[in-house]
Amino acid sequence: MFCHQCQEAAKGTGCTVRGVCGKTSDVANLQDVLIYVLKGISFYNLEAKKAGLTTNKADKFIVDGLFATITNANFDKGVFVDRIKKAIQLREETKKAVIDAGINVDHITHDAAHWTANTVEEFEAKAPETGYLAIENEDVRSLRSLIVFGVKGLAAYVEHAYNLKYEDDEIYTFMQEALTKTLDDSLTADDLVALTLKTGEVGVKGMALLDTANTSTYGNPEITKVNIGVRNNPAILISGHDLRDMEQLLEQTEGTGVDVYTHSEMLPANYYPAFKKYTHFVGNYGNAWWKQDKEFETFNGPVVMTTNCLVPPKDSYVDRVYTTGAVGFEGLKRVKENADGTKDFSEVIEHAKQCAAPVEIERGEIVGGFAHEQVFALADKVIDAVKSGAIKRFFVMAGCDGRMKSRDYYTEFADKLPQDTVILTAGCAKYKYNKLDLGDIGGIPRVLDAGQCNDSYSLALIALKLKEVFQLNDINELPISYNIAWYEQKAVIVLLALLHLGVKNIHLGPTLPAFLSPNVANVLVENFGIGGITNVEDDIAMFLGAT
Ligand code: FSO
Ligand code: SF4
Repeated sequence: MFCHQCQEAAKGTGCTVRGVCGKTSDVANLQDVLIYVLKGISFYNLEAKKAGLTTNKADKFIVDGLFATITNANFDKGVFVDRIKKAIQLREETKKAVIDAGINVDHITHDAAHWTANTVEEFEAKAPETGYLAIENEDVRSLRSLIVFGVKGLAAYVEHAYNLKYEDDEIYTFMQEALTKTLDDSLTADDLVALTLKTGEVGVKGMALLDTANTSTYGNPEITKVNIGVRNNPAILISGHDLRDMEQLLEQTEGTGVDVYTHSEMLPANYYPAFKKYTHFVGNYGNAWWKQDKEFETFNGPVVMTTNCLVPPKDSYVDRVYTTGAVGFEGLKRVKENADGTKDFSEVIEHAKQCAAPVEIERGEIVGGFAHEQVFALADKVIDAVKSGAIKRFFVMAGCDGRMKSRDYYTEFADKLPQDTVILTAGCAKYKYNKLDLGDIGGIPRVLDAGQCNDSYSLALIALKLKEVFQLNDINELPISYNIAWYEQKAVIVLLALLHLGVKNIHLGPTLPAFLSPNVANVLVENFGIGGITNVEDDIAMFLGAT
């Protein structure tokens, strides 16, 4: 295996024996082969699109396959074996449909469009050819990685959107074009840089689509005090990002005597009007994904993982974890699905009734819900605070949390920022500082949480609004600094989206991606001012322009 897609890549270069995340070598290899066959499907599906054929089945299959390979989403070997078989079958079906429509496909010569096999052994034998180490030129390898990882992150957002029946064929088409282009040896490094930037552009579209899907379906997030304590009822914990799963769980648990709590990235569900109305929706339990090994244990009740980040479960609670959607782990129970695709949580609910109430690990409240509409509603207050100098600078500290000790930097950074600064956050990165008492500025909390990592889109809209209000020509003239923590591939699409929006001087930590070659890193530094982090004092001084 060779995997270098996340921030925790072994030795800062890549995992080669077993993932730091717990992914086994055979699963990593099968994931590479699956991506390869998805590229093969894409060749024919793009032809099918040109011919006006129906392509939705392959569009969604490709998206879901990409999503399943994201860090901490799916560790189940059987799932990938089955998926590769289905992918080969779907590729052949798509090819046939295109040929039947009278289209000549002789120009599609790449092996990914033709390779076929049936057994696990054959799949595994193919892996070295399909993995990143097969690409000799390190810059080409780096750029292809950046593109595919960005597309994987985008796939996650697109899947949440289509679960709410919001789709955009242009996004599907771009994703498939990008996948096929990463097999095209005639593309130069410049072509690949352009494709990387285009990925960011489509990333903005994908995030906007999901924002529309979420807010049209569940209302605009509102300022909310979220309870972090517990009640004395049996309960279900729901984690991940899928709001459609959240909705169905709340509907089905209503009146059963079983409470519902969110974990990690599901916390922002507490901010949506459509969910706030449920009295058995108690609040949020615990912290970011990587603390689940302790928090799932003390929660006592069943846990539903709707997306990443799943940590290989401990024996003490393994029988209480249920997976759904793109998530998987051998031996874990699946949430039942009805023929129409809706979820049936009855087994999880019955399971909860047999369990003790959660153990209280914290008490109190955290405040969030500062997505675009809520911030716009407060715009006058915010603008006055900026004009009067009460707010000197905003710090976008969106992104992910992770288990590396070096991430304590972000807690210290938030704590040591001057009192006249405000943190704008989204994603699970917030758990590094959302329980610190950082106070407020004239009633505006010093940590404004917009929501999940995809809600970084909200932060971009807020920045664009401020630019308009202050009549600036360039988003970079705003008193906003970007100190972003990344972990997995959704952060890659968020980063590329911000670059597309023209944001410069983003600092990325705790380490720069292992998949950036020195030359590609240079392109990012020279054109976008991307930087890493050093230590809290120096970085704060640097951001405040003191050095
Ligand atoms: Fe975190 Fe995991 Fe949202 Fe990621 S829970 S790390 S970027 O999956 O998706 O922020
Ligand atoms: Fe390693 Fe990250 Fe890949 Fe897991 S996802 S195998 S930790 S690089």
